[in-house]
Amino acid sequence: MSKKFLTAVAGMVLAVGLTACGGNSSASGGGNSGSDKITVGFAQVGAESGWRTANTKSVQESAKEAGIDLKFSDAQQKQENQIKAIRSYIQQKVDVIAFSPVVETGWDAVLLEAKRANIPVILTDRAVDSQDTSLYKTFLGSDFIEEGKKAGEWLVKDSEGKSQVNVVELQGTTGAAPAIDRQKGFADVIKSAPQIKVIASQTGDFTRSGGKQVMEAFLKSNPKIDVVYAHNDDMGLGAIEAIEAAGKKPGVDIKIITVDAVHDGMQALADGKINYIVECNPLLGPQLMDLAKKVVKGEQVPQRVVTEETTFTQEQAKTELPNRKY
Ligand code: GYE
Repeated sequence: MSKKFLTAVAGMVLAVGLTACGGNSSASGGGNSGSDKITVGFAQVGAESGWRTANTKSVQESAKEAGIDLKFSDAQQKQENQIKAIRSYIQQKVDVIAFSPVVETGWDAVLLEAKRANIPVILTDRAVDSQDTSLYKTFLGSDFIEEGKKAGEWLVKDSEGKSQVNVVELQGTTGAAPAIDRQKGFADVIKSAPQIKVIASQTGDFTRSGGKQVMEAFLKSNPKIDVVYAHNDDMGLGAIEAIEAAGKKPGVDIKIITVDAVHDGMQALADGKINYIVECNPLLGPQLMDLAKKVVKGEQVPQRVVTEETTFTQEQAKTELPNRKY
């Protein structure tokens, strides 16, 4: 709920800044108080998708460029592993903890431990659903509801004049902010077109193999599928494999909409196997390092930093593909 509130006031949060965080603005673990080098402990979700790989690379490279000492951990998409990593960063007295919460809920206890240890926390990529916004300094990442809406808007246009459009949805990780919000944004928009029906919706955990498996099951139990809405490219790419194995043409017999616009997704879009991609930018590293430096210095940072993103049609993918950075 607080996250939705944050989104709603995104435009005015600058003014709220650190005072809203309630803490000493120069709060820092002070693990490196003897040297100038900042230590950031980063608890990554995992390596589930092309997006995640690009995000990890961006974080690691920009830490190096910024002269920040990065401690990195991969939680293999398990919340308990992320909590363990955060606790270990607290013990190591890093200057800043940054993490991308695998799911939205269940973070208050560990974040309170960080706060009590005076270590500022930055959320990157995914949000937490907590009433207590003093538990983190800022949240850097995309607006996932907006992404879901963009996907829905394309489908509403594409479905004009059609009698019934059956959609199957491949959801991201259950309980993760991008899964919840991409579903919501999409559902809100397609309401305006009653001929569009989501006939099945299941998680593929943001992985290619998950998308393939769920799509195979969908194809078996649903004789008429017109559209796949996948919460990320990787699940869409898995669905393509399942559709082809069932003797159908992805992009033609069954249209596919995905989110991310990573290289393999853009290639499939240019090849005509995906019909539309909503971009989600994983290159958050430079902004994250910038925010970490500011937080350590006690400078004011906005409570919400939203990433700028676009969308791609098949024609646009052909032109854009050579310029893509991830
Ligand atoms: O869309 C998906 C990844 O949190 C925005 O996580 C991220 C999502 C991204 O696994 O590919």
